[in-house]
Amino acid sequence: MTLRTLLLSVLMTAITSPLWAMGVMVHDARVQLSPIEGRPAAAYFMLMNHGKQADKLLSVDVDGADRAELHESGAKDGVMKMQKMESVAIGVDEGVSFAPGGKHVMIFGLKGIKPGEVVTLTLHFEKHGDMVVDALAAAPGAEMGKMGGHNHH
Ligand SMILES: [Cu+2]
Repeated sequence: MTLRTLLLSVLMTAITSPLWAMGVMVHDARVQLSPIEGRPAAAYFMLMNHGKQADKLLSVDVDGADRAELHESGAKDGVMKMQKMESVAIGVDEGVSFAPGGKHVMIFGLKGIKPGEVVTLTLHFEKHGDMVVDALAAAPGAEMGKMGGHNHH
């Protein structure tokens, strides 16, 4: 290792370590608005636990909404149903995906948010405390995240 790469790696460690110390990370936060006015919206994201202890997502607060619940969608006796979850466990070095057709944050009474605007989510974790995340609101029926290909030229 040359002095230059050594310095670079020391620098990189200094830059990245505060992030690792945070433990839990939230990626790709987004909110799918309801196609019908007044119906619930849903928030999706990816949780990563880089911390040294297992954690739990206990609840989520959504700015501008009446309330939000942790839900999981799944087929029961051939019928798609949503179930409320009290919390979502996330083990060390594990990722938990909140995505359409699975886990989601159901948002009730979200008002005044248009597609392209930012919705602020506060995630409450048992061990890692609160984490504030900006989620981009998407239009009803719009393809989301990495699946969306309409904007490529
Ligand atoms: Cu739901």
